[in-house]
Amino acid sequence: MNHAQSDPTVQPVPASVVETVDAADVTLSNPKLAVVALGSNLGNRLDTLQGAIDALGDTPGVRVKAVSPVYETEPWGVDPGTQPSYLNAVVILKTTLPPSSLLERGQAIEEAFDRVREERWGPRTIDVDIISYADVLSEDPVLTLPHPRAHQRAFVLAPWHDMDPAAQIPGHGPVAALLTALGTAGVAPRADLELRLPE
Ligand code: A4P
Ligand code: MG
Repeated sequence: MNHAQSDPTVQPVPASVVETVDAADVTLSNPKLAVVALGSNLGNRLDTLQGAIDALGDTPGVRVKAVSPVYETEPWGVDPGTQPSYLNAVVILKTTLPPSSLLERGQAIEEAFDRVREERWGPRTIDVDIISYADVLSEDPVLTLPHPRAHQRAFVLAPWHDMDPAAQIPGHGPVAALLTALGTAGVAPRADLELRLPE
């Protein structure tokens, strides 16, 4: 099933193709490709993920180009059974915002969805993580690029790979190989759920 477009008869568009098509895009000048991961394990998880995607799409200088399938995933980094399961998805953006502004926008979206930070890796209505921004490498703890744990997380790699089988994490290599090495235990596609591109 296609999740990258609202029309189910259209095939998903790999990011490499998105890049080519966007050469003709006149409304964003010199846009960069960014990959953003979304996760929710509190409240109406699907509505919150869609709300975050729509909010990203409403951001000046951001265009949401592709939306992944939805995955139900076991909480990572906490004791089993101590948190509800997550819904996770990944989106591909074209943006003229610099990385710091994209991070700020992601944090504003988290706040808009009443995210409360009580503990690291605690349950949350929404987490917006920047997985990669073009081929930028950064070790700044305020914004580490690529995301320092993305390559260890099937809940990021599996939906990203569905959208773009040729994707690479700068400094870590092909998403496909990372996912094969990691396996998909605890990560299950939810074919009954679908996220849309912003209207
Ligand atoms: N930060 C640095 N780099 C980035 C980046 N690339 N993207 C900084 C976003 N933020 C980045 O994040 C803490 C700080 O990371 C921010 O101040 C930001 O400047 P946070 O969102 O406030 O806190 P957090 O999310 O609890 O911490 P952390 O370490 O970012 O957690 P993770 O790694 O995001 O993990 N299990 C499943 N199944 N699915 C999930 O989505 N998510 C998490 C959160 C844990 N377990 C999960 C899931
Ligand atoms: Mg986070």
